[in-house]
Amino acid sequence: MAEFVDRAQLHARSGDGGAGAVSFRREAFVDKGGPDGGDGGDGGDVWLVSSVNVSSLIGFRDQPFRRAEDGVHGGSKKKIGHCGKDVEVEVPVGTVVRDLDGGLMVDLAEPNLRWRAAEGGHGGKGNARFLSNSRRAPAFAEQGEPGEDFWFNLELKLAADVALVGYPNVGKSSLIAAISRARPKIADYPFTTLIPNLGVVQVDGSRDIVVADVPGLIEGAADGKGLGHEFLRHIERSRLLAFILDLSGAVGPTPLEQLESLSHEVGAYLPELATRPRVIVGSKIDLSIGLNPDPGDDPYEVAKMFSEYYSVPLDIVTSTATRFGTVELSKRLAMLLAELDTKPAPIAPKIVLRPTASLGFEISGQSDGVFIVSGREVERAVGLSDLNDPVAIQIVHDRLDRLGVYKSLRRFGAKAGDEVIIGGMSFEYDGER
Ligand SMILES: Nc1nc2c(ncn2[C@@H]2O[C@H](COP(=O)(O)OP(=O)(O)OP(=O)(O)O)[C@@H](O)[C@H]2O)c(=O)[nH]1
Ligand SMILES: [Mg+2]
Repeated sequence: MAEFVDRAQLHARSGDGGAGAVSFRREAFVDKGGPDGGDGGDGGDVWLVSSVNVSSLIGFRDQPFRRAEDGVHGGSKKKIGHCGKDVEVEVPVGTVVRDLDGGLMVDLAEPNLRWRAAEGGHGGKGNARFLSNSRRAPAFAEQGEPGEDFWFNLELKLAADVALVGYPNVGKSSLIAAISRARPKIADYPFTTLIPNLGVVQVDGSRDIVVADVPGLIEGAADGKGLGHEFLRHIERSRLLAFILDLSGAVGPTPLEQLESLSHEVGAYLPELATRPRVIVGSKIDLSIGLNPDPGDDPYEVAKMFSEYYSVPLDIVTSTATRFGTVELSKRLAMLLAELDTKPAPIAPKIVLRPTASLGFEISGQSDGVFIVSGREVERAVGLSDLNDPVAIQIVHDRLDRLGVYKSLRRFGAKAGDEVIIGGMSFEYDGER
C-alpha cells in the first residue's frame, strides 16, 4: 500500500499569456501595409480536482510543483497564439487547501470538485487591435500577462463512512481486519497504529462501507496529548462513529471510563462530534470476566447483559479471536449508514473564493517622491511592447487614468516631478491628471 501522507505543500504556477505581435501587412507597392499582428493566447490554469483515484498526498511530498502551459505569442497575418493547456491536479477526496497563513481556500470534501488554484495570464493584444482612425500604424502590442504562482498547504481529512475510535490497544485494527480485507498491523502494545488504516466492508444488499481505523485516543488527545488532534481530524467527516471499549480489563480504565473519556475528547476537539451518530462496541468479549459466549448466542443480547454488568450502554459485543459478533457488527454498520445516507452530509463542502488579486491596486511610497503602484490590472495596463512609442505611452496613461491611478496618486500626495513605478515602467508624474 502506498505510504499515507496527509499533509503536504503545493506550488501552483499558471501559464503566462502570450504576447501580442507587432507586424504589418506586406503589399505590393505599399511601403508599410496595415497592422496585422495577432493576439497572444491565454496561459493555462492550474486546477485541483478531488478524485477517488488518489488516496494520499504523497505525490506532493516528492514533487510539489504543478505548472500549466504558457500561451503562445501572436503572429503576423493576425495569427492568434494558442492558449496554454490547463493542468488538472488530482488530490484525494477530503483535501483541505489553505494558504500559507492558514486561511481556508477550499475544502474538497466530495468527489469531483474542481477549484482553480492559479489562473493563467491573459494573452496580449496584437498591434492590429490598436488600429484607429487617428492611429494608422501602431508599432506596439500588449505583452502577455504573467501567470500567478502560489504556495498552498494541503491537508487531508479522511472521508470514511465509519471511524473506529478507541483507547490504544483495544483491538481497533483487529476489528477492521476482521470485517474488511484491510491488513493493518496488529500488536500487543499501545499506538501500534500510527497512521489511519482504511478498510472496505462489503455487506450483501448494501453499498460498500469505508471504515477508518484511527490511531488510539487517550485522555487529553484534544489538547494534543498522545498522537493528539493530528488524527482527530480524520474523524470529522465520518457519518458514524464506532466507539470501541475494551472489555478485557487489561486497558486500565473501565469501559464506562473509556466511553466518557472518548466522548469528552471528540467533543472537545469539535463540539458537533458529540452528537454524531455512534455505535458502542464492547471488544475482546472472549477475555471478559471469564464468560465466553457461545458462538450461537445473539451478540445484541449478550451486549445487554454486559451493559448491565458494566453500567455502560453497549450496542454490540465482539471478539476477533473467536469472531463472535463481527458479522453482526458489519451488518449493523451497513444498516445504520443506509439510514444516514438519506440525510445531508454532516459537513458540507466549503468553497471560499480567493479574492482575485487582479482587482484594484496598491500604492506604496518607497522614499520621498517615489510611488510604487502594484496590482495585476495596472501592471497589465502598462504591459505594452514599446514604451518609447509616444502613441503607446498615450494609451498607457489613458488606461491608468481610467483605473483611477492618478486620482489615487494625488490623494496620496504625489506632486509634479515625482517618480511613479508600475511593473517595468517608470515615469515622471506631471501633476495634472
Ligand atoms: N483475545 C483477544 N485479543 C484481541 C482481540 N482483539 C484484539 N486483540 C489483541 O489485542 C492487541 C491489540 O490489538 P490491535 O488490533 O492492535 O489494537 P488497536 O486498538 O489497533 O491498538 P493501537 O493501534 O495500538 O491503538 C493485539 O495483541 C490483538 O491480538 C480479541 O477480540 N480477543
Ligand atoms: Mg491499531
